[in-house]
Amino acid sequence: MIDYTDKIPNNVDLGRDRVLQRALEHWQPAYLSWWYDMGPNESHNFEVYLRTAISVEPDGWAQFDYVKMPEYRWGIFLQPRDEKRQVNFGIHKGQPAWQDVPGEYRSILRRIVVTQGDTEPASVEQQKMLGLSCPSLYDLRNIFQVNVEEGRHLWAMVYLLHRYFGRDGREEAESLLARRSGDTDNPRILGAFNEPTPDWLAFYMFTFFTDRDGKFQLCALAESGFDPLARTCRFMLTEEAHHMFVGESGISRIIQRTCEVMKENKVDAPADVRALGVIDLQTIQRYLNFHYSVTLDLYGSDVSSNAANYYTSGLKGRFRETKLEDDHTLQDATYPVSEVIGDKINTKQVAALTALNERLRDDYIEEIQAGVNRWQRVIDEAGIPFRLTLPHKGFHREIGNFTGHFISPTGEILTEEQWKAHEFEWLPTSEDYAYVQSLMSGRVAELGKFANWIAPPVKGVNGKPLDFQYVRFN
Ligand code: BYC
Repeated sequence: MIDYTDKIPNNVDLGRDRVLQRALEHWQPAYLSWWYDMGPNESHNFEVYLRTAISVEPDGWAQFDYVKMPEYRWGIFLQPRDEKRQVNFGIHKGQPAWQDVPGEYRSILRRIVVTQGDTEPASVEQQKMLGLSCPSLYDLRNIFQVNVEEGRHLWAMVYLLHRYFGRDGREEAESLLARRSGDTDNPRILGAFNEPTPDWLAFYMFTFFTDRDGKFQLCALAESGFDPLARTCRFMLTEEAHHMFVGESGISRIIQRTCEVMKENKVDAPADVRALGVIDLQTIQRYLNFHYSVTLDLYGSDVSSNAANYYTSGLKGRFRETKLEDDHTLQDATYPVSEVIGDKINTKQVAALTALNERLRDDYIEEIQAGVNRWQRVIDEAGIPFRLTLPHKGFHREIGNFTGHFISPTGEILTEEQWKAHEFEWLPTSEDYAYVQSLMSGRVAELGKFANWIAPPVKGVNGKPLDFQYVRFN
């Protein structure tokens, strides 16, 4: 169990390390000040029906109650240690897992932890304004749940920085509160975390696509030979599952509502669908194209010596590393990557070690495709002849081998002119954003009521009914 009488709830015996405890207690007010400044807008007095982790055991980590978000018990929770755990891949394979940072890997490990940590507050910043236009109290509660847990994930990374990286770590922890999503002078580290999340369609897309990058990256880090990082990420993954559920079910409910309205009114042209106050499937496809492509960039370059180093050193593994049946050193293995040569997209085999970003991206795409297929079923069941598709991997990419090329959603190589002539059909336009935002001009806060553009969920949170008071505004 986690001791909630502690100023910083934890299961890492913080009380026994006074220096570390003081350092983290020093960071805590700075964190809260960041939350007041960049956390959900005008929400500080709301009482929200939130889930709080009370133990890291599989059956005991969720307790539901009303909480004011600034009073949420952000804490430090690691999966229990397995004394027999080893480094499972790379050149140190077979050695006992490291309980401390190996000196030679200190700076790359710090960089991985900082990059991971940076995304957590970034997403809260991106979603800051959305509470003002929620489609229901149920959805409002869900976004707040996501936000407080991203805050806790920041705590998780800051604990590692303070505990294992000394003064450099403390400085990095401060910088994590100083960067701002979308800021021109001091932006967040990775591209997708500087994009705006201007409306709820974007929010659900983000939690479906981008939080799932979070899942895959955390799974790769959960394989790390640096045991404290692995144990931290394992516990974070339990929370991540809910975020992806919010995204997948959110989009599914939007599609369902659109299809209902299309059928009832026998319309299918986007303008007619919009006239009825729901989001046309074509706009949903354009948002999908955008969020998918910027999230693919988050995996880094197709061929990356950084990724090879992370793996060889035992710091970052593959998705489900220990379940894979090979030598776990990848000395002689190859892996296919795409490249654009003239007017063709070719596949070439490269050393598997250098293609680990691409491999993780491919694992991700497989899971994403399954989710898109589930959305498609909602459309098919309504009998509407529309296909939602994932665009080609090279579409709208800014990192990796496709950078600088103009690839259509179906994978043709275009000239810049051809691209410009069609871009508005493939990516959300300013009109699309304006239309979607026009549907979300205020908060839907009556008990049990849902905005016209989204269907109610199948069930409420923690067995509560849909007309439950999920948020009290005070
Ligand atoms: N934007 O060798 P390369 C989550 C940089 S999401 C901007 O290809 P590497 C969450 C790269 O830094 C998961 N820059 O990259 C979701 C490098 O810079 P330098 C977050 C980029 O290092 C929702 C250069 O390009 N966790 O948790 O193999 C809500 C060449 O890089 C980008 C992690 O990402 C980009 N997209 O791989 C809340 C895990 N991509 O060296 C949370 C930790 C690359 O030239 N991070 N660059 O200065 C990593 O493992 C690696 O940093 C990456 C990049 C996989 C991201």
